[in-house]
Amino acid sequence: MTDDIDAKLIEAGRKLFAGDWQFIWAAPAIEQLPPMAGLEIAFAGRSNVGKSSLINALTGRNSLARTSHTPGRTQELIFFDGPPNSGLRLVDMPGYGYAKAPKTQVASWTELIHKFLQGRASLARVYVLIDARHGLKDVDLEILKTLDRTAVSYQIVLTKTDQVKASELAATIAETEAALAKHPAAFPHVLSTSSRSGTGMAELRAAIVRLLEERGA
Ligand SMILES: Nc1nc2c(ncn2[C@@H]2O[C@H](COP(=O)(O)OP(=O)(O)O)[C@@H](O)[C@H]2O)c(=O)[nH]1
Ligand SMILES: [Mg+2]
Repeated sequence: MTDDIDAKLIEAGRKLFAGDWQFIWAAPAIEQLPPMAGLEIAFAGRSNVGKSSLINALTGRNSLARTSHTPGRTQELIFFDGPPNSGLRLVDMPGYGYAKAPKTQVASWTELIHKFLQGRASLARVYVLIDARHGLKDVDLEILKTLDRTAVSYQIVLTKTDQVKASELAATIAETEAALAKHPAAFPHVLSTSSRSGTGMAELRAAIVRLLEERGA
């Protein structure tokens, strides 16, 4: 891809996410999803990895998605509609791997997450968020396995990169990309982001615009 096309995608991404984004729906169970409309992009990851913060950073809004210092807060699938005619929705998913929650609750959130990922025709991409300080864990690999069984494209996004040294980040990227070799359905490259510093936001917005263009939305 030439720099020219890159610059165009970056600008289109900036415009798309500078538009009006609105909360539209919260689904506590798989039977309560909103009617499908346009394409959906979901953000999955462990509790506290930075899903809601990433949605806020992408849209340039401080409190579109509710962030929390307490893990395990978002137990619903939260849907946000993009600007009118954008044909795009973002989905903030419940966090997985929250060890302190009661087992039955964990089981029901896990089921909700896996069912949504496997059964939603309008779901066009899943970004699986991984804390740059921790790297891939077993619970993350479970999600990758589920995604391998779907037709949904997915990519790993490292979060909180402001918290690690450049050398540490490079090692985590290399380890994560090596692990992805076992998951051919995944994008082979990982994106590095920080919602705090804004690192990677322009690239992520551009990647989303490219997806919309590919799907003819
Ligand atoms: N340093 C730093 N902290 C972050 C970043 N993104 C999120 N956090 C913090 O991580 C915690 C959990 O974030 P949240 O977005 O609620 O995570 P979620 O549970 O995955 O939705 C909050 O205290 C955020 O302020 C980041 O890029 N850098
Ligand atoms: Mg959240």
